Amino acid sequence: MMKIIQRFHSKSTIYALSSGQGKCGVAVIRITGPRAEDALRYIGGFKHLPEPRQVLLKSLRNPTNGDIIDKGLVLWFPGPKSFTGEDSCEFQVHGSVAVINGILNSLNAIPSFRIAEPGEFTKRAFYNGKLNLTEVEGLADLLNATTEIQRKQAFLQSQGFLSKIYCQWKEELSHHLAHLEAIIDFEESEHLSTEEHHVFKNVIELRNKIKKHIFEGRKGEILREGVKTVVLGKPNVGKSSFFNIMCGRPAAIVTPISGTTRDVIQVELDISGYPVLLADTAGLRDHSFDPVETEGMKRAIDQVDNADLVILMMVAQEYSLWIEVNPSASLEDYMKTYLEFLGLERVFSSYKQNKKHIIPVMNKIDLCPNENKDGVLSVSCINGDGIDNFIDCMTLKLKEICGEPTKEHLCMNKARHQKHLEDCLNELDNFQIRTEENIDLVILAEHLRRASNHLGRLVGLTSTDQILDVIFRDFCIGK
Ligand SMILES: Nc1nc2c(ncn2[C@@H]2O[C@H](COP(=O)(O)OP(=O)(O)OP(=O)(O)O)[C@@H](O)[C@H]2O)c(=O)[nH]1
Ligand SMILES: [Mg+2]
Repeated sequence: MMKIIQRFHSKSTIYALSSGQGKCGVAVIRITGPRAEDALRYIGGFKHLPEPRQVLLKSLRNPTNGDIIDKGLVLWFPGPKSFTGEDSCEFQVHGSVAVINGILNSLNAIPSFRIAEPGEFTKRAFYNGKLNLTEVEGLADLLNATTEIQRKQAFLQSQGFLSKIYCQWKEELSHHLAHLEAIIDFEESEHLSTEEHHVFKNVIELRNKIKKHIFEGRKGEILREGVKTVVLGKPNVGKSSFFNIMCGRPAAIVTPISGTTRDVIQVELDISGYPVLLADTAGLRDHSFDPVETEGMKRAIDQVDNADLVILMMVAQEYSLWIEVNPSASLEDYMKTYLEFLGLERVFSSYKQNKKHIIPVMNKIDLCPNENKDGVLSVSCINGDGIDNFIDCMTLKLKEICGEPTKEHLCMNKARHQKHLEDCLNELDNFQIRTEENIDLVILAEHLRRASNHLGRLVGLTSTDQILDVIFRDFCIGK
């Protein structure tokens, strides 16, 4: 299609379909850039610019032949009070392929207009100081969120509650640095002054806070990525039956034959707002002469090694018999024996060191209904008994694993956050070691300056184009 008039601008005006692809009730097309108002003039037929942020119903025309494409809602957001900080406008039209293409082709005909690249609207918002880097990442996560708690973490991050923590730390560091520099300028003494002691104490306190935040970081990451959960146990204990109840459909084959499941079957679930990647696995026994079953068992063990949470499936009747023989033993003793039988003593050790989360479950309670042991989670996959109780326990466990995001308490959740925080911590560790060595204050000040720069990179005060490209690539076109 021909361009109407040729104009040159240092920066292009971009447009994109911001609602989803394909037929829909209403489609939203956004335009931003120095000539955004041309979209209103050429397509919306406006002689004068409309009132900012007011919704107007207009006939929208193809500017090359004057044909009406559709009637739709038009909004005008002059910069800097817009998402990108630049002049922007929006058309809301009927969501058919023909209407959308009609508007997009018309926009393409306007000089200096071009289709936006993925994430380009957000990139402009970032460059215009509307969002910092952690807020941008939060927005990307919000667009990808599938469960309520994921949404909460992403939303709070997009609203600046994570960057607020980092900016506050950066400010504290600048404050300590200023103090230290004042001491360097004015004091000649060989001994530590009270002022110096005060700065050192505060820096070490901040260091400890950052260390704790890094330690908790896996929680935020697991929440973003989903809690990898494995149903583990001997053959025939009812793992696949349980898996099918959890996903609400017969996803896995169930038979009375031991060794039915071979491949790992995985589903994504939303359990009380937490994202769970649940895997059904082959039952484990000491050995099998069947190479297919052996491969299935190997895959099951790989899953367990990578899991955030293990649902250890056992049989109520077997447990009761074992307790009769070992009356003073506890559930934990039984779990140990059971995991040893499965060849997974190491899983029990990591559980004892609080490194692996396990929920022990006794299945087939319908076969021994009068056995009601306190503190033992019992279910029946045949009649559904105990499943609600299991979901309540699982929810508590998921809260423990992923945390509960609030304005006051948000976790870091990306390898990028971890890297900058660890670099910052490293400088503060060096600061601490060197205070003990009674080293020159100028060197100590340098460690603080570097630590502060790492926090600056974290929120995007200084970023390379490479890093930005990776972050914005996660976005779809139109955002
Ligand atoms: N009575 C009773 N039978 C059950 C229960 N849960 C499962 N079963 C039966 O136990 C048998 C094995 O069930 P599966 O779910 O296939 O067991 P599995 O642990 O996946 O077995 P493998 O895939 O061989 O490791 C089937 O006949 C099920 O119907 C239960 O709660 N009560
Ligand atoms: Mg099975």
